[in-house]
Amino acid sequence: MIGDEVFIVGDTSGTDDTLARVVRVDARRTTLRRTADDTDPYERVVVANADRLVIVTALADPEPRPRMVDRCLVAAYDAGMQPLLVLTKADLTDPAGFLGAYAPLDVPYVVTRRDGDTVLGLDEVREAVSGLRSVLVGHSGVGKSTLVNALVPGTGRLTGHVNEVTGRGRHTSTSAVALRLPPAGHLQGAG
Ligand SMILES: Nc1nc2c(ncn2[C@@H]2O[C@H](COP(=O)(O)OP(=O)(O)OP(=O)(O)O)[C@@H](O)[C@H]2O)c(=O)[nH]1
Ligand SMILES: [Mg+2]
Repeated sequence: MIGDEVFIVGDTSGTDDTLARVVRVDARRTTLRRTADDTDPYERVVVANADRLVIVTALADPEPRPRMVDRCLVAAYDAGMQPLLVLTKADLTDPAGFLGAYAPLDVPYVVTRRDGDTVLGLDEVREAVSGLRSVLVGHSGVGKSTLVNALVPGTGRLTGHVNEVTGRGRHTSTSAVALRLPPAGHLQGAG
């Protein structure tokens, strides 16, 4: 499982005709699960040992889905992870309404907006995830890949336009990747 910490014996050089095997999987500190639903009858572990669940929600285009946010918050607490709300696209609408609804829960949040090619609020996101293994979740089109590209330059995650007719994203990203956050100095001027 992604994130598991394992003990390996054998030849770990990775060269042809060598063999190494996993002899122990350490107990998980946190376990993020996806519950069974209509599309999948089994509960599955999504990622092990992650510290922070970054719940990415667009303030508009696509519209926020509070029930999805609520489910993610429950999943984070159930997993033993710290949630962080990242509210994107504040250039399109005022975040006050959404934030007002979530204020009583006291969940940490960051608001981001795009200004030309720059993502404003990025430094706060970086600070909130630095030193923590973080997992991004959120509906298609909310701007996850846009954030990842800005946080980890050179990643080249494809981004997709939100469909103007349906107001939905296009499920541009279909694979999971683990990326290392570069040291802060590395990112200066990267936007
Ligand atoms: N106005 C505005 N648009 C944004 C912002 N962030 C991202 N977008 C746009 O939103 C669209 C979707 O962004 P993506 O980064 O592809 O979204 P995603 O969450 O990775 O989507 P999937 O891979 O389909 O799950 C793109 O057209 C982005 O340029 C923002 O802060 N403001
Ligand atoms: Mg994407």
